[in-house]
Amino acid sequence: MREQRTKGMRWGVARKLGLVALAAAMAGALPAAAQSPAVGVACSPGGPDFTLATGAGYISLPDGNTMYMWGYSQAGQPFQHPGPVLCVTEGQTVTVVLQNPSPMDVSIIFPGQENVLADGSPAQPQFDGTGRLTSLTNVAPAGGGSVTYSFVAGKPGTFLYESGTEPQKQVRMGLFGALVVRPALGAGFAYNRPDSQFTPSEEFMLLLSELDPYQHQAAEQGATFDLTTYHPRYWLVNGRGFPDSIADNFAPWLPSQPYGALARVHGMDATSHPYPGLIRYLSVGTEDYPFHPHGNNGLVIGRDGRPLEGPGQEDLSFEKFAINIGPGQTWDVTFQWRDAESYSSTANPVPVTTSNVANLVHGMFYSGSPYLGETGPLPPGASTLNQCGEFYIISHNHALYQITSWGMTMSGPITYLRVDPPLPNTCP
Ligand SMILES: [Cu+2]
Repeated sequence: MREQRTKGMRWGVARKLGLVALAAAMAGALPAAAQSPAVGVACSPGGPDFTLATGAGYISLPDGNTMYMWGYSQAGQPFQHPGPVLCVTEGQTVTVVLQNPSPMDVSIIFPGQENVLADGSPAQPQFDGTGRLTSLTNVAPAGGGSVTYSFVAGKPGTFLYESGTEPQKQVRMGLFGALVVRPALGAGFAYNRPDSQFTPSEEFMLLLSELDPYQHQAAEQGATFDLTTYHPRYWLVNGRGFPDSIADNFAPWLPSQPYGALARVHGMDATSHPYPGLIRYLSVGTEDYPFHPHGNNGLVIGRDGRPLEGPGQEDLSFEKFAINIGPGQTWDVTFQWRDAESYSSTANPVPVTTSNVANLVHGMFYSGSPYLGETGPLPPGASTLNQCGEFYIISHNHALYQITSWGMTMSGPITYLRVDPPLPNTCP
């Protein structure tokens, strides 16, 4: 049944609409210039001036299904989900040209940004002739229209951008993305606070979302969808479900889902690696997502684009285990991994006697050794994806019904923290 439905969705109305983006999505991945970094926040080129285009395409889901989506992509590039990550610096004038070849009016709102202009005039809600609200902001008209939004990025932080036109349909269909505003203090800081410094190579994004496949099916077929029946059945992180979520950015087998969610860090040490990593959490869903990194607390330093500080800039950051991201919220959380016990196979062995290797069953990311940077014997016939004695720690949405894909458990918004051995190491 589900397979039949998938095929119907795939070759249905999208072909009739002749959406160019579909062919482009099938044709291949993003150009080489946009293929890095392999992990972490992958800013789209061109900031602070961006040209986005609407399009339709398909994403792959962990249960083998595909889903018809709408989205913003870089103009001239294939469909992608979620939209491009827009990175700018505080004080810059940001321009976003929206080109809209789709058969419906589409817009972009920038929650948290002030004095947004549309084609040079203050952006404002749109109403039809009867006074009914049709859009929260100016639109790019259907069938090839465009609109240019501009604003001065007034304050640093993590923000969403999303459609302001029929958002209960368009945002859920995928018209959203992340906006990162870096502070004037420097790109290695989250805010204009010296204590918000992080390790630039350890900056990550976890953009959380959900899908009701029947809403997508209706959109693909041009049918109406009764919003009172809305019932998400897939939950995603950066537009992917586990295990795709731990694949690199721009993995070639996920041509329309360019953003991975793996975090990869080194252990902290005072001289060579003194600053923590940073995770930028965002949610465009309708429910709370209690994200839950195993092993250690995060330090919440900002929410909704505001540093956690008092009127005199007192530090109000706090440690938290489960990061409970509400609908529309963003949270900025620093984290670190410390070799707290200094275990060493020679100087400080783990005080546990393990069973004979033939009696063990290991996870496929285990190196065969409990010591960072070392490898050891694996049970007969076992293989490993471990590359250089690194550690893997799971990190996942702790609402367990949300780490499913239409009922298939242990998929959806799950990812790993990968801890590499200290440098120099043999890791690829
Ligand atoms: Cu857990």
